[in-house]
Amino acid sequence: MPLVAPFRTSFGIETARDVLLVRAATPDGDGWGECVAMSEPLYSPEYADGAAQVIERFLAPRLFAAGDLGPLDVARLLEPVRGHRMAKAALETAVLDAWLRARGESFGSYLGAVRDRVPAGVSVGIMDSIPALIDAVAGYLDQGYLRIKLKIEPGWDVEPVRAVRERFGDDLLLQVDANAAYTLADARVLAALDGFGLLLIEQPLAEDDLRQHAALAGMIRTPICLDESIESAKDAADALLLGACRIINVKPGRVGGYLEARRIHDLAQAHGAAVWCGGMLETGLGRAANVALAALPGFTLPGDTSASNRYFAQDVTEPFVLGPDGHVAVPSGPGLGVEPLPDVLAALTTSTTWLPA
Ligand code: OSB
Ligand code: MG
Repeated sequence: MPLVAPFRTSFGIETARDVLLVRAATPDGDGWGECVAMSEPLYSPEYADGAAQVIERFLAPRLFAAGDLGPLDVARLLEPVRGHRMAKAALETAVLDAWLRARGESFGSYLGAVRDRVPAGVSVGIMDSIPALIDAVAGYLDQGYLRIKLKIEPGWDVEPVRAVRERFGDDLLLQVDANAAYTLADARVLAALDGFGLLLIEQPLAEDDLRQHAALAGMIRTPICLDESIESAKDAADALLLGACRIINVKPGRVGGYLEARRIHDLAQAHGAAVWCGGMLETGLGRAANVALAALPGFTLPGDTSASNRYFAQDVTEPFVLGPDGHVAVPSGPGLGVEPLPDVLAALTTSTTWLPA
């Protein structure tokens, strides 16, 4: 799916989203799960073609071998396979969606949503110049986005943050995301961001370094939020206990599914830490479930739950739209509450594999 504009991060430039969808065909109806793995293993070790292969060879056969199963069985049945959380999440989501549709219950209701709409933030890529960045941010603020996240990397950090803060004022909810582009040797640059009143700095250091994040937390005032480092509720507990972060970006795909994501929410709430719902440039299918999760009570910061048109000219579902109040509505229909539009799905599909083959 072509993106409406290139999206540049410290790990690469995306111009299109290669999407792997899982459809669970059950006697009671279908369910859908979107795998968030990207086309290349730059954000995480998983990638879309690899996820398709691990599903086909190792994960789906374990589910078929189990016979009758429900959504609560999926993670346990797949647990012997190491890693591959994004692939596992797509399977669990498809099973959960089918099961909820058959029961007539929505994702939001099942997960424990307490709101019918969620505040929307937007993640703004690295640009070629500061004027181009200011124009992009101005455009998103005109549309109503309530919070701006700037992607940063060494050489694109203090100056773009200063420019956005000066242009749009102190009331703008502003945060940054480094996607692991810095080391502790950059602590002085990261401390220079302290003067700009940021809500948080997301994943400044490497994903496997909780201890260095804890050390950095003692050197800067901006709260640290972790994304790539948190692959499970256990990781979240470790990070919070170590003081590696005060805030967690919850991405269900990264942690193996919506049930594990809810555990992280519950754990963070018990710990008094904030969580917010991240994004992986999802289509309307993944977005529907993310927006439902973001409606849980502990999701106290706006998420990367932007409207469909921030990403795609044509979404796979009816588009998610930004309300005049800068919120996105939580679907209320059974399961995800949205379906793929058959013609759009057919036109975008490059290959289909039925399992068991
Ligand atoms: O680090 O949060 C991230 C997109 C792809 C991979 C990683 C990240 C992102 C984003 C965009 O920041 C979030 C979105 O709007 O979906
Ligand atoms: Mg991130």
